Amino acid sequence: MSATGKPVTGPFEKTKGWLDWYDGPSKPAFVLPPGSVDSHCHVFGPGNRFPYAPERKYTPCDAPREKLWALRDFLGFERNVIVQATCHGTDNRAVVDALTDAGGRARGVATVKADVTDRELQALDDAGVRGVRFNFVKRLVDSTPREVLARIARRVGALDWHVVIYFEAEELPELYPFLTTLRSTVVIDHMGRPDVSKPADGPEFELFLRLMREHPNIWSKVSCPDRLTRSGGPDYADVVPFARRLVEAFPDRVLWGTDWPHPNLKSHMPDDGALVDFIPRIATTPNLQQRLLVENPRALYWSR
Ligand code: 0GY
Repeated sequence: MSATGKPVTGPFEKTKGWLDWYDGPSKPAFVLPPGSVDSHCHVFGPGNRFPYAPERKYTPCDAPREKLWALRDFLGFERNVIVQATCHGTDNRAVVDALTDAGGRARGVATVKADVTDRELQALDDAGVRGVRFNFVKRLVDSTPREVLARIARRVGALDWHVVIYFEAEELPELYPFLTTLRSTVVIDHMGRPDVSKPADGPEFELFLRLMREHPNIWSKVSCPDRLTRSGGPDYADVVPFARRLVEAFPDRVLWGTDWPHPNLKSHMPDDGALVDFIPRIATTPNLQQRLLVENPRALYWSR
């Protein structure tokens, strides 16, 4: 069964018990404002064209761009930000292929090696890449020395890219000093993955809030209730106070995305329509929704 109580059916049921993505998402009751951006989603493969990285820790489903565009249109988004995931390593070809196909309606976040050339960075920029992603989630990647990451951040800063950072809450105290050395805009994935069984006004999440309060270059994606929840979907009630706090405290520094096709999620497969209906519960006024879904991503990704 999925977390929504809907039986999980499909070709992969026998092997892994959940779908590649949620089949036949519901039509959201929430009507997205015109110009809304899905600011965190992925494309994968197809593996026979864009092979998965040999060093990957999981193998995703093939998630081709056509399926992403169909979901975008069905949910009512206008644009996408496609984020490189660890299963493609530093080979950004699937993202670049999707950006090229999107005709200006998508921007990308890449992952690059320390020895990436200026010419390679420029080609990514030309394709629509506007950020680089550093992943500190230990179950997903082997660690890269901080000096190497700092050097990459400085180089891409010259292209006016930002840095996207993925980590889990228990890593924040150790990572905190490094994060504060980054001079560009920094976007943290999924609210720094708080433990939502702890209070939203407790010391752990307070550290994350302090980071954002004291460093106006730091933004957060208020995404992935499906990854964070303990109480389950489709309403993800335990995640609401965390996301709502950030949206209300930092309305100009938050982004939202579906995370389609929800890679490496083992417990259930969220209904993307239900995820969209999560938005008005964390951004409770039209003004907050407009900033979260339209103005903030436009400023970060479509200023040129
Ligand atoms: C996500 C989630 C995950 C994976 C990745 O880069 C990745 O492989 O981001 C995860 O396993 O938490 O943000 O889409």
